[in-house]
Amino acid sequence: MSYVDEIIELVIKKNPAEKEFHQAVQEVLESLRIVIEENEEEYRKDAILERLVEPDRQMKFRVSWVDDQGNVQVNTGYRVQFNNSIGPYKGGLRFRDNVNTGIIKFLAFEQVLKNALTGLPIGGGKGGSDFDPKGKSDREVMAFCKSLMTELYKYIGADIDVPAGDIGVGAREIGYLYGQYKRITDLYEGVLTGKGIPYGGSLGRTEATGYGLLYFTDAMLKANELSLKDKTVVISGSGNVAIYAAEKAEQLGAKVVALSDSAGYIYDENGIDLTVVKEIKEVKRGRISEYTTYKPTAEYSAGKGIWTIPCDVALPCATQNELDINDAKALVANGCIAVTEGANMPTTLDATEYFQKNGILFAPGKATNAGGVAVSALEMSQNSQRLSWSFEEVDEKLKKIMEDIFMKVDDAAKRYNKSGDYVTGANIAGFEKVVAAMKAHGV
Ligand code: NDP
Ligand code: 2IT
Repeated sequence: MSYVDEIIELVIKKNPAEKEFHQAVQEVLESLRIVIEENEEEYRKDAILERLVEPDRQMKFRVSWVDDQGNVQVNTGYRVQFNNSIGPYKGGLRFRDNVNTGIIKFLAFEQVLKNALTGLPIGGGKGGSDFDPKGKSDREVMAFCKSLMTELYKYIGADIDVPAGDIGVGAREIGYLYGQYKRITDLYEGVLTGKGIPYGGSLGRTEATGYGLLYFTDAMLKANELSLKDKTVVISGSGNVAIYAAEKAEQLGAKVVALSDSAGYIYDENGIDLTVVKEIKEVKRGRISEYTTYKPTAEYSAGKGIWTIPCDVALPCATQNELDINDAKALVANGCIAVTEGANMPTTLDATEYFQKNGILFAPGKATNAGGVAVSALEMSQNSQRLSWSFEEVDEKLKKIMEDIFMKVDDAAKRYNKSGDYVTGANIAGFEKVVAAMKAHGV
């Protein structure tokens, strides 16, 4: 059996219940096949793939807290420190009811390669909890965050492991977590990113993932002699990534006609009014269905189905496996030309293959959504220097980083005669850097 197939089997055998982790490993290793086969015996002897797919360590712990009725609630906390070959572990915390070991591990694994692509000195990790802030009061969210950090603080530090936000974790949660870390350790250090501006946050971090996605998409389209100008764009989700992806898409001359949340989606043929969306989502913490009370000509539909809306460019920005083979068929049939992922692994493996076979420009999240973690790394730099940079300075660096990522991905694909296969390009470019560092450190 080939070394790659052996490792895919091993991962499934060792981690039987972790289906999202299997999926992420399979996608990456399938892309790496051409690299590994060039020198299979050496990779096997050094056990490079075994070392790549086994986290350095993983923590799982109980988080007890008291709700507004005085009842004790119990959740599970996670932190997976996957690989710190090129820098301190770095990656977000996700608070969502479906969080489990497999989801945190797939995210941490992807993060290792993503962070390598940024060109900045950050390793990969991820954490979170099966706690969902939706419907909880601020006091309950605070109680939960303080309890989580009372355990998590043992494992993290500005030069050890630096968590940030992800689904369900925004500025409010980061603030409570930071307050508790500071209280326990007495350290005023850059241990979290995505912090508020008054206490060490970076201008531009809120916008970074969405803006970065569009800088990448723009670079990819230009390299293929296309542009975003006057294109119709559909974006799933209506959280941090989706909102700022929509904002930059509009700034680049496209029209965004749809957004969603886990309950349904809105279609506004006049172009989504982002002032309204920000009011609903960032101020009121409401549902996307409320959009039609502000904009009665827009339509709301419950359930999935956003990918049946005709568009030129589709940007999945909600969650893993939200775009399946049927969605891919609908997008292709409606004339879509490009799909770039704002979320982590939103496209299923068969849907990705379908896009590639049908000539769609497709780029994976580990390349396209790396702007968030890249600006997190810039936040770490500012914290270390005890300085803050202007929004323009950060945004300019972000744009350059995303254009560089596109070039690295494009170049790696071309080197292996896979021109235009940005999935393979991203996996190879990330792998090359991480493996070079791992080898340099010895066993
Ligand atoms: P938010 O919590 O701000 O928003 C998440 C959005 O996705 C919400 O609209 C939410 O709807 C929707 N959503 C979440 N889970 C599901 C689901 N199971 N089915 C359908 N819709 C769902 O998160 P972010 O915008 O920060 O994250 C979105 C994606 O981007 C994630 O995959 C994350 O890993 C990735 N990402 C985030 C980065 C960041 O900097 N924040 C950086 C790189 C990647 P509802 O309100 O109904 O829950
Ligand atoms: O998936 C991701 O890259 C993030 N959620 C951002 C991580 C970070 O450390 O900023």
